[in-house]
Amino acid sequence: MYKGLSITVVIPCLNEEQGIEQVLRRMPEFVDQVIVVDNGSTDRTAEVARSFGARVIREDVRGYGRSYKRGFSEATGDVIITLDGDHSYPPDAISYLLEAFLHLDADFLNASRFPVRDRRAMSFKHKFGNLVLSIAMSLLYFRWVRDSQSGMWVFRRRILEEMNLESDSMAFSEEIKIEALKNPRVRFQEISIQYSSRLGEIKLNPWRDGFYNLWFLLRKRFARRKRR
Ligand SMILES: Nc1nc2c(ncn2[C@@H]2O[C@H](COP(=O)(O)OP(=O)(O)OP(=O)(O)O)[C@@H](O)[C@H]2O)c(=O)[nH]1
Ligand SMILES: [Mg+2]
Repeated sequence: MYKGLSITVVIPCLNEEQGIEQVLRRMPEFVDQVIVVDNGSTDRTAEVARSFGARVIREDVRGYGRSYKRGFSEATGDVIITLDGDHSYPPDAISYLLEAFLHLDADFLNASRFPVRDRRAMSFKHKFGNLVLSIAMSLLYFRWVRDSQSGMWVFRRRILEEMNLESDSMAFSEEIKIEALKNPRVRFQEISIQYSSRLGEIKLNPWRDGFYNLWFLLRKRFARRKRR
């Protein structure tokens, strides 16, 4: 519990046995529920996560977005916090993010990785791709978002009911922000955190995921609304 709010942390993992250990070691005590969504890891990810008291959910269909949707459906906290299992986002920042979340009276708080202080954490190519995607999203939705691809968010669980989350892939990260910022009943805020280099193997394919995410943004913005 944090100031009267129950807290769930959701972490998608695909072969992150090294990273998940470091993330869970640093998990603050006040977190009530930790959910690790495993997508068929072939290493010891699930075992390590369980040994640190996390609840491990096995999702059979691959994908970053798919894992999050599954994890959210099992979350019980008033507030959900997300991060990667590769120890690139700081678990130590959770209390600082929660303070900011309450202070700013936010419903959705995005943790921006910029400016990146650790030189090894992100290549120039990644920084450039991130900037292009963030500018595209900001222009399409008339709201400046510095890090449209950040994987660390703090939000009230109840806002999920009003979201239309379709992506099963890496584009999920931008989709959840779009769903938050275009909803007038959701207060969207963004603050910076420190980002560091990941442990373990990279899962992202920068060119494929970068172009796909750009296409996804355009499609989501201009697709005809489905009739209900
Ligand atoms: N369950 C599940 N997790 C995934 C999948 N793809 C990626 N992940 C996890 O989602 C998180 C983000 O993936 P990363 O490979 O770190 O992607 P990224 O943060 O954009 O790229 P890096 O800069 O290399 O860290 C990590 O914890 C991955 O293990 C997937 O298909 N299923
Ligand atoms: Mg990562």
